[in-house]
Amino acid sequence: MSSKRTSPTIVITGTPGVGKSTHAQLLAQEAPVPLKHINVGDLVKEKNLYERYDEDWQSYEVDEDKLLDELEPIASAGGVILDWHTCELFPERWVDLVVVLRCDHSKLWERLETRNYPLKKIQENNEAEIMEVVLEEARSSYVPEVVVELRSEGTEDLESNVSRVVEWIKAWQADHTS
Ligand code: DAT
Repeated sequence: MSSKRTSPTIVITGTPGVGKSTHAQLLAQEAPVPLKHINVGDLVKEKNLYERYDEDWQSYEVDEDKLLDELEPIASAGGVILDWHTCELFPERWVDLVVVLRCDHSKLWERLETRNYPLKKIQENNEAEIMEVVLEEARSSYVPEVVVELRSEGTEDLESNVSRVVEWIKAWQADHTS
């Protein structure tokens, strides 16, 4: 799948507020290879890769074909972190590792309240975290060896998760560049 890449494509996913961007930023700094952090939600806005904006839910309805076309050359080349709250859209051939971040739901609720999300959006995300929606999505979209579930509740988790992915990248490189 990834034989042509010299750097991996890493997906960091999870319910909004679990810590994807925080992890992606630190990983981009600490990785032993250059990794470009792509916040997919921001990319959708910047490049108009959406059909409409839903005021009620304060969210964009993504134009999936446009998004896939935009990401194809970048993700298939490797050396990227794709940071998004869903992952099933990304074809298996792009992806070397999927990190699913998890967080205690009451802590997640507090994080989402600070974003001034509408209450129904906080409730929906909180429920999705309890029901393990993103984890199930990752497990049904990729082979088990590619998916790792990590907790993201405090800075110790952040640091140990990033160290773990750094070690994974070193092993991946040793396998793919020899
Ligand atoms: P996401 O990108 O998943 O929406 P984020 O990275 O913006 O989430 O994090 C949301 C907030 O929670 C932000 O204020 C940072 C904090 N946070 C997330 N994970 C954390 C962790 N493991 N340790 C400390 N703070 C964390």
